[in-house]
Amino acid sequence: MSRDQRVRHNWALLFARYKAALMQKPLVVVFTLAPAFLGAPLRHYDFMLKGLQEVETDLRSLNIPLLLLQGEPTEELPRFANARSANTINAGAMVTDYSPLHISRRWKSAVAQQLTIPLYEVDAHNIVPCWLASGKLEYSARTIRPKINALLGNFLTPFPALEPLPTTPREPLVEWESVRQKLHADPSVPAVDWLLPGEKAAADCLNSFIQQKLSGYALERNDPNADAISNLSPYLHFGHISAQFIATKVMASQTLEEDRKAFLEELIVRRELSDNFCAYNDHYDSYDGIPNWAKETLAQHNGDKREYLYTAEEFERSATHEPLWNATQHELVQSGKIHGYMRMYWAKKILEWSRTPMEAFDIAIALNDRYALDGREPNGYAGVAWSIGGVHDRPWFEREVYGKIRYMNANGCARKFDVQRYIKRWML
Ligand code: FAD
Ligand code: FO1
Repeated sequence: MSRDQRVRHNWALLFARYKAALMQKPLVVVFTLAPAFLGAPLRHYDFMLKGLQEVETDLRSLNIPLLLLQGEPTEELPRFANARSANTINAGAMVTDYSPLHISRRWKSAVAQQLTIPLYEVDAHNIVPCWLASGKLEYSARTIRPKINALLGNFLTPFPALEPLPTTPREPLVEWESVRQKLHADPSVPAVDWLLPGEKAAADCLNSFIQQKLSGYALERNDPNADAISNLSPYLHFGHISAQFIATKVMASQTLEEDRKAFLEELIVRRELSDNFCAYNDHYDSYDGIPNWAKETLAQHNGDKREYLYTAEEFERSATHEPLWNATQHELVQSGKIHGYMRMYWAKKILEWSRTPMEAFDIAIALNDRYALDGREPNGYAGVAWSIGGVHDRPWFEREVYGKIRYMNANGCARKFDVQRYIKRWML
């Protein structure tokens, strides 16, 4: 268990249970706590560990133990699996969930090479498995949408129940307090208090979104003052909720077609497009990964005079001349999330006010991964690449600094929503 940290609606866990029954072997769920995960600070580990504690309780009620290994997964997992097959129970197979990120791919290939048993990878995150939706890098939502829609029906199937194991496990419960003691996650990015972690909180968040916010989503989702978005992204990032489960609940809701469609376009097409971007573009988290037309146009304007210039540290401290941008950075630092519309504006201004587009790209990724609870996520890498490098977008009319990259500014925001109200809310 790595990306999809949940018991319900988890195809990787369901497949592992099925294999255990087939091979008449017991089943254990293993999570390996890596010493540092892309620099994630306390905010993320707090959310994740509380979610894992709930996973342990829910699994235990099915007689399935959760084991927490600590250290490098590439060492701990093979040692665990091979030891099991050496003396006590012969481990028959290992099943893992899917992530297109470098770190996950590196872990998996290193583990697979050291195992003496088969390793199965199940995409429990996407509705249409990433490698089935498309076998290549897709150009935009327009090109992947028909491929996903053609297969969606095959995968929007009901989830079978997760059968309990017959005997109570011997494995002890995880010593969560000592895990927390040993963890040295950077406390300067504190836990958030407005969003409770875990499967139950995620399900409550979905229910209240469907009941109170889904209708009107199409119109209000770009208004950061409207509180119209689901706030499901941290739960989706840590896998506390299944996108397939969300999709089926939204499809079954008595809401206007246009609202359901608008939401499902984001949840299914845009989100799976991001996994596609990371799966088939090795440079997904760097400036090198943007398309040639964008590199050319940005290079042509690299010498343009920047009216304002800020360092990474000034951006991080919301120390720019623009109150609206500073408020957006405050929202990120304080809440661990930026409203979807403001996220585009936030990244595009980093492009406009950085020395070079390459520096802007790295600053946006670094700030997003450090503060965003839903960060270190394909959606984030694709989101930054879209904003700064035109990925999944097209050329627009040319202008200073941006070249043909789509432009956004505070006036554009003011035409869409009450900017002063947003600034007041976040410039605490
Ligand atoms: P809702 O509007 O309720 O959407 C529901 C779900 O649909 C989201 O949870 C997400 O899974 C998916 N979704 C919505 N918009 C997008 C999108 N543009 N691309 C892909 N999937 C989408 N999303 C992250 O999950 N993590 C990130 O780190 C992240 N960084 C971003 C950085 C930039 C610069 C940009 C432009 C976008 C980024 N996004 C990121 C995408 C999007 O902004 C968020 O997914 C969305 O705002 C999450 O909030 P929500 O769940 O309340 O959104
Ligand atoms: N996955 C793990 O298997 N082990 C970890 O220690 C771990 C830490 C972690 C910290 C922050 C964070 O945002 C994610 C973390 N992940 C960890 C899981 C992660 O969600 C996914 O495996 C990747 O992000 C792939 O999408």
